[in-house]
Amino acid sequence: MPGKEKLIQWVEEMARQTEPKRIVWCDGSDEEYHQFIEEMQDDRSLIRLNQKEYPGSYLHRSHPSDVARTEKLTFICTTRRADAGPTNNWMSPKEAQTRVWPLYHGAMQERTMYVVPYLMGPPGSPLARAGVEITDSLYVAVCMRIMTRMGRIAMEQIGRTGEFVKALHSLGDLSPERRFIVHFPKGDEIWSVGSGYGGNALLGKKCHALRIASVEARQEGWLAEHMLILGVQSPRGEVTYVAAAFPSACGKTNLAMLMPPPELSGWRVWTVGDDIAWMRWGDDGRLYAVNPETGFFGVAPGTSAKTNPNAMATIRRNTIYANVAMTHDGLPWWEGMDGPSPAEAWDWRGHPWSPASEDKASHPNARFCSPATQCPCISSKWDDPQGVPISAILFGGRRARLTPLVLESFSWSHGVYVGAGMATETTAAQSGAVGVVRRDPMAMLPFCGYNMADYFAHWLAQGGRAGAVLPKIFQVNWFRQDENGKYMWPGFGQNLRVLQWIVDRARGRGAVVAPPVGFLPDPKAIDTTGLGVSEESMRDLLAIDTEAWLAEMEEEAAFFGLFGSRLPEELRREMSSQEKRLESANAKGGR
Ligand code: GTP
Ligand code: SPV
Ligand code: MN
Repeated sequence: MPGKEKLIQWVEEMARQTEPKRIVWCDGSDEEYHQFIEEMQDDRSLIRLNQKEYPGSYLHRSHPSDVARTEKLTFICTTRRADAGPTNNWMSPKEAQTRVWPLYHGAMQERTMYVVPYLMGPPGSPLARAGVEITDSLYVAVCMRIMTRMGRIAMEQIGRTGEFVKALHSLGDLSPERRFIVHFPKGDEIWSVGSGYGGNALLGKKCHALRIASVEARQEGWLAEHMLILGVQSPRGEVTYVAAAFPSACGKTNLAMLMPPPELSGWRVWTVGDDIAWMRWGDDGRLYAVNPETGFFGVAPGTSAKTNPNAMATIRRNTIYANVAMTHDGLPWWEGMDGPSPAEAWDWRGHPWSPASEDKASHPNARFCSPATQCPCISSKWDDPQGVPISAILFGGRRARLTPLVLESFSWSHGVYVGAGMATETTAAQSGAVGVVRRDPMAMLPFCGYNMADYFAHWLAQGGRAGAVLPKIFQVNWFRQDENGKYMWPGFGQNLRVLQWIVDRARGRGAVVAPPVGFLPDPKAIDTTGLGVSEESMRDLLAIDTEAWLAEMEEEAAFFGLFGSRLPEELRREMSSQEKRLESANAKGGR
């Protein structure tokens, strides 16, 4: 088996550098998982939660300096800097050798090296891709078991094809000073050292399924995106599949698991994926999406029976929590959970906490890690090797102002421009300031493994594919605020009302008006009965402030300017047409 030999050789080479005490090849079995869980309780890296209320569930507390993705320490390693582009941190392969490789030297001394073969995507899918993560963290190994198809099934594909992504992970000394997450798209290789946190350490997720896969997708003519996938079922039983890109902690898991409010009876939403979509063109010209993952690594704070009952049911068992608070009864707790806050608890660091404490009990980026199959609304097609046909693509972010509740692009290329021009307020999912507006094209700014100008060109090229049945592209914003800083739209389950209009449009129905920036729903096209949102608020939610929009376009232009002549001409054309439309509307006095 050439694949297996190549793998053994690589593992031996990594062992020579990291010097582990022993090497464990993971088979992904239940027995192995339970043994790892036992070992972690012994070394106190897992705390057993109340098994009556949360069977099979545990709490992991990470190092306080290691609770979110560290984008500043994340690099794309290519020979030419321009291939990484102006929005990525770049490192030359030579520098990686001198600056990062030595950090692995002896890093696993007195520790165990776990070899974790994994598959991203349903077995047998044209998009199933294998990887092997070497790690010295059992937390990483058990989360990989939940998030990926781990063990034998991956070994089988590696043996057959000889192809796999080589992902080397070590906790190192967990110091942010010696932390690096480095990607080599050319060699299909990832080096991560100094962090045990999700997106930095579960290398099948953002590192492989987005940064490495996006490069491969461009070469092979498909798309690897930071998107949820869902199916909306109408009372007539018609199911329409939608993919949506929102930046981190901007509502993907919540939308993917949407529970229809009682007044919209007969409607259902089915979850296919909550974070990553791999999409390829089918023989019928349609765009088919698969979820490469098998679990949800979701934000805990804010999750409740009111906001996301499907998530609450999903995370009630067999869940590995990270950095939530724990009550004295061993129950996980976080801000925004149902019911009163506990009178006493341990906070995410393990310190005593009470409602009088100044600090939050749970870290704002505390996460749950749960198997997808536990989701009550999991789609029957969630692991279909062919994927589901996508009719609409949504781009959205957190914007207190400017972008309306929903907008439909005029065309594919206008839609690509809308996605490329996205901006959002930063969240706790990445370290750094929270609430600062930054450009985040297609929610891929931290995840695109190559020059984003080429990424835009790749998206534009899809629009010109012969025979392609192009999904319609929309922009949404659940986060508009009034002058008192209150969200104007109730969000969560009520987002279905917006999805209804989107489904109508995707199926060639529904009424629109057309201001300069895209099609908007006719004021009566979104059903607001029983919603408690006034007609005036609804008007505000859909209002376009042409002057503010023109001002925003200056920032957008400055961002696009970073790419110089590499920016596709078609994007420039879309930008200047939009500007002209806005200027002429402005001259006529606003909308
Ligand atoms: P990542 O896992 O980081 O990629 O995040 P995500 O995009 O899956 O975001 P998630 O659904 O976990 O939501 C993040 C935060 O946004 C949570 O605190 C939610 O409660 C909040 N949120 C989600 N949807 C809505 C909404 O419709 N309205 C409002 N106001 N808040 C929302
Ligand atoms: C995100 O930050 O977008 C996440 C969590 O989905 S992480 O696994 O850290 O990437
Ligand atoms: Mn994400």
